[in-house]
Amino acid sequence: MKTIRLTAAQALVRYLIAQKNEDGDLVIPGCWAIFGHGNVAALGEALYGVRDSFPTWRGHNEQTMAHAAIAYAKAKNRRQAMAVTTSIGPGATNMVTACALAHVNRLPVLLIPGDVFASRAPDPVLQQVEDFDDATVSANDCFRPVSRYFDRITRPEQLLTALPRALSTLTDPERCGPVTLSFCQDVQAEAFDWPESFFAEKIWYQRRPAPDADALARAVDAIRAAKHPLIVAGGGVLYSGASDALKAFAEKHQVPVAETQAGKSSLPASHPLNLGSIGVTGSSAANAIAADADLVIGLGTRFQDFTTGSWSVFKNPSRRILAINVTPFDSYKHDALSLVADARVALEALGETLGAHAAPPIDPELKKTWMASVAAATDAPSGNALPSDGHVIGAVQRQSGEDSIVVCASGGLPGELHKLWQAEKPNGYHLDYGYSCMGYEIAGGLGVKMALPERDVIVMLGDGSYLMANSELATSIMLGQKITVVVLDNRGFGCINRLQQATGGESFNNLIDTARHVVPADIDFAAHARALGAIAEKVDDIGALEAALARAKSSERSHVIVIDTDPMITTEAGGNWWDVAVPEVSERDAVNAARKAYLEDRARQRAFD
Ligand SMILES: Cc1ncc(C[n+]2csc(CCOP(=O)(O)OP(=O)(O)O)c2C)c(N)n1
Ligand SMILES: [Mg+2]
Repeated sequence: MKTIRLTAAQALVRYLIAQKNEDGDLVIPGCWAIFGHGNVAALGEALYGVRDSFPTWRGHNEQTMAHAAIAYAKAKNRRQAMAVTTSIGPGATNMVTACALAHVNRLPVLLIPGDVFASRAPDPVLQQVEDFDDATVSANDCFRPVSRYFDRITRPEQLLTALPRALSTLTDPERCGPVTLSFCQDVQAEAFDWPESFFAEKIWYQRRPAPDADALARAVDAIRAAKHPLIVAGGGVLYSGASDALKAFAEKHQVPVAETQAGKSSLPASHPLNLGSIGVTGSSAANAIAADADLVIGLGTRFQDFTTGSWSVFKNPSRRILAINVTPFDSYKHDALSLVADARVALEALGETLGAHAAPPIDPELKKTWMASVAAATDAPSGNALPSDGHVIGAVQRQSGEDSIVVCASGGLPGELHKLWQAEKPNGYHLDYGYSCMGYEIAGGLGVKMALPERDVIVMLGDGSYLMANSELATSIMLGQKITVVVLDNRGFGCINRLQQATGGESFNNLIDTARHVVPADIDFAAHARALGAIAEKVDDIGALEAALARAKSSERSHVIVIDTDPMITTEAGGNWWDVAVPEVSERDAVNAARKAYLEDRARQRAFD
């Protein structure tokens, strides 16, 4: 056997450079890194050696550089992913939140936190967490529950099995999720005689499981029997590249489609059968059809509570759920009729068997009425009042083309965008609403831009999210990856303040004004963004916002636009109840009233299950 002597770190990098997808691209085209004593010497040296063919990108925070990596993978529909390496201790645990985000959203990312010495010789090393009773514990054990595959590399040759296992997890549609290879720092530096064959080029093909024949027959029977079927399109539609198949299926069989946050942009927004968003932040059209549906066909969705309105949006007592999912775990949830399969393959197989079957037509007025609500919420306001999130969304929509991608994650915006944004092309809508992680947005925008450089990337976020994590804005400038960022400054955590009041609470600790303070914060976001190197401007109204957006389009550098907004306005039309537990006893009348209303709403949850 021919061997080659390399450090474990060099072997890891060399292995990654040989892994391709069926398009001929590297599965992992590069690595984000913030170095420390846990990874600078060995992994740093290995990455330096390949810097021309396998780029290393330097981020400013471990969590957000991992967000960029995860957004990249999402924008690539999971066909490619990035590696992220950190030092031990705080560098590593900073990345745990991002790992959880990837886990919830079923997105691939290869995390390589440095770990303590396997030899234990210098223990305790700087930043080592010492467990009194379990010597095998390190800070990196925090990754275990939020990794799809976790491994601790304590001998170099473990990579011979760990790396193929990592790649299979990253590339398999069913198992897809974050992989954490916790890499002991002394092991990174150790040499080993590796078989040369380990570094031979390998192609990872996308698996597209076909449905089981009997399960397919049961699904076909259910669809044939349904008078009011509804497809709920989730992220799996985009990851499977099933948009065209979905369009063909919906048209042929006249099944209307509603979209989850992850599934939005599966069908063109203008398609008559696309009823828009469903659930808590649903359109009036989709939620009306959902209420009557006798067959809810989940297509690549996890049925998160925002999608199901905490299981109160489907009101037909005889409704069934058909869950088409590549992941058995998702397809068996909620007593669904399960069809385990790739979304595209499943749609094609169902279509073949269904023949000319078509469901009764839906009322076209439903969508017309909803689009009138969208116009009312997004048309430029008259007068001097502060604009709403909806008004800002309208301006961004009017100033962006079909190729634009809007990026968002948390605050009041995701609900408004889910309802109001019109995405005409697949992947034109990029939300983290699995983890809805404040601080994902700017880093996420950077990752999306790196994945799809030909498309315009517009990040929308609140003042709270901006303050939580903004430093990858500087990275976007350093890397020449231009993004447009629109900051909606409503002076606080507006959506949680509204939720607080809706559950009977006093406005407390959410808005800057109602949080304990000596000096109320008055933040100049444009000056801050400018200090990070961006072009930045503050605008006074929607007209000025549109003019600034037009300027931002031709900016070469990342361009930040700040606008003051009203913290209290949301789009009333559409929507559904969301289960947020209200206190059972309180000395305050407002809470008791909210509890009473809560119990009434809760009675409608799974009312007939
Ligand atoms: C990391 C993280 N911490 C806390 C939350 C809970 N949370 C959701 S939205 C929100 C406020 C967001 O404020 P801002 O970005 O200004 O948006 P707004 O609600 O004002 O629209 C908070 C605290 C979260 N989603 N993520
Ligand atoms: Mg805010």
